Amino acid sequence: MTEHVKPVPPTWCPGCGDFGVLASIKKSLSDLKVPLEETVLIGGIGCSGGIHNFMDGYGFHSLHGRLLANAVGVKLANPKLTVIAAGGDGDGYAIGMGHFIHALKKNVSLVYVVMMNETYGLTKGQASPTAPVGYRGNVESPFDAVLTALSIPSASFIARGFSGDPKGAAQLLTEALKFNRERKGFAFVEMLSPCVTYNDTYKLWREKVQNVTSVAGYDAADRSRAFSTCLEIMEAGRIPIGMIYRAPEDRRLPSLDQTVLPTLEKAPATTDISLATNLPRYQKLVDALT
Ligand SMILES: Cc1ncc(C[n+]2csc(CCOP(=O)(O)OP(=O)(O)O)c2C)c(N)n1
Ligand code: SF4
Ligand SMILES: [Mg+2]
Repeated sequence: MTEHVKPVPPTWCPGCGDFGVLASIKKSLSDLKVPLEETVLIGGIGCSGGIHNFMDGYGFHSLHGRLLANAVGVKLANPKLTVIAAGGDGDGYAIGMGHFIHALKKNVSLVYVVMMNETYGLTKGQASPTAPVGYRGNVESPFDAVLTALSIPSASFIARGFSGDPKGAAQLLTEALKFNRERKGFAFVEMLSPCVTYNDTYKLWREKVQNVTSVAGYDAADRSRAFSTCLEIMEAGRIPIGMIYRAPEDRRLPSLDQTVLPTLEKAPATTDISLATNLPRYQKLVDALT
């Protein structure tokens, strides 16, 4: 880096739910005293995807739907970094859906935050895969990312927050970051983040959200109970939020960074790639082929 690019004030519409998500990320990083120079915040494409421009630390815009591929690459290249991938529902659940499923399956230790507003905010409010029937002529039933994540065996940390409840959102993010920094695997946090311009759901969601802990005997370590409880809450017309599932230690599958990286001499980002060191090795390869 030859230049320090300073964060700019958010360009989001006043009242956008993404402000709450940004505040939660900043609070969690600060509470856990994560050094900014060890933090990489990668944004998707969309209003939400500009988030890295509004916070200090390393970051960049990925391509639309390729947020997780970039984040996985960064973490595997340099596992010392705290990597947060933050994008929209359009980015993650439409064009990026294949990467979402495979990121859950790959299980690399990073935090994935989806700012879910049921719409494509940046391109002026088309229905996203989570849009309800009737939203701007949408006739398809919405997709639910929490239920999908629960169906992937390696998914070990699944939570849903609401930017209208910044305290609860920051608590979930802090837990996700701790999980990440202990290299326990992929932490998925969907944040309900209303788009006040194209889909102002604040009032509706305030009425509809139900924390899973309000259900008697709820156990976040029980995957099938988590699935059935979320389904029951949804069938009652409400939205389950909170710490949905956290795999108990004896059921948690190892993260890819824990299984793959020890097989390498060094993490790729710390490998000496200088010509002086590597030329003799290349020469040896060339000699072997000629
Ligand atoms: C390959 C590609 N296709 C389409 C677009 C146009 N585009 C920009 S943002 C966006 C939708 C973003 O929606 P979401 O991820 O939900 O973000 P939000 O704006 O709602 O935060 C689309 C389709 C693009 N940038 N790149
Ligand atoms: S259009 Fe919607 S998502 Fe985009 S900044 Fe405005 S309120 Fe937020
Ligand atoms: Mg969106």
